[in-house]
Amino acid sequence: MELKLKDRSLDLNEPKIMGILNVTPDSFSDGGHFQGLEQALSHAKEMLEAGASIIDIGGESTRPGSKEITVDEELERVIPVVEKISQTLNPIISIDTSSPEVIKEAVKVGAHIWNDIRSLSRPHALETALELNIPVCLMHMQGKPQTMQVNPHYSDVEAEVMDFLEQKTALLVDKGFDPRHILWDVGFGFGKSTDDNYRLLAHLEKFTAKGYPFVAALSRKKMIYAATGEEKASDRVIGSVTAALVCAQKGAQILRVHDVLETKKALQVLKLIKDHN
Ligand code: 7PJ
Repeated sequence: MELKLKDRSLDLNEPKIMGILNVTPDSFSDGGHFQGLEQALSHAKEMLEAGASIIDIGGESTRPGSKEITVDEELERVIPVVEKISQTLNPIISIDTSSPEVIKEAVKVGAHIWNDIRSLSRPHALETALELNIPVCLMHMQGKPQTMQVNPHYSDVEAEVMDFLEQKTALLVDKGFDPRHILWDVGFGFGKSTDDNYRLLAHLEKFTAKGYPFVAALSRKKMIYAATGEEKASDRVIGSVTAALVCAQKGAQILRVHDVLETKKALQVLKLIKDHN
């Protein structure tokens, strides 16, 4: 399997790492200006050297209970970082945004993939995806980030997530979007209880078998805490790597993670095991 991008392609026959680069003001010591730019650049460089194939840049905090930001704020945070990283390191860049304005500007300065946790539900998002003709990651979410963890409820979480992804995919393909440009993500932690998250993970093959490049994104999330009990997200590395590796073994092609080096090493072990099968 291969993902076709504007100026290159990404071989997905072996799992690849998407390194997370947050550009929310709280992730910078100076609130996101010059020093923030340099910090973002060096973090991206470090992740690429550690084995990331994609840098996922996001300016909106979508943690449960977080506030929404305006498009202008998001543009101001994200675009200079994308431009700088693209010019300096030229990696594959995905943008974690739901805003058509942000992805349009980001593509102009070097972004390749639209990672939209809201699956093109904002006004003009669908038309923008068709116009840009770039890969889009569709993700399932129940509710909105502000309130999604208040009382998530499903009668059958696997069936509901599957229906959602299949319907969104059908809608896009029906409008003429290239099906090879569609990525799937079950949306761990987005309006889901611990039970829901682990049920999805336990049955991930059902989703990866559908043939869309699958993004597994559970790095440092509360579902890891539920198993290992580290209060601080940055302490949840071992649990995150373990769960990511299980996702890879269940057929996920893209692992969206904070801890690139650790995940890379786990994948290297998995590769040797597979080579001896
Ligand atoms: C996800 C994401 C996810 C995709 C975030 C966090 C929250 N993009 N962006 N899937 N989560 N595709 O990383 O904890 O699950 S932001």
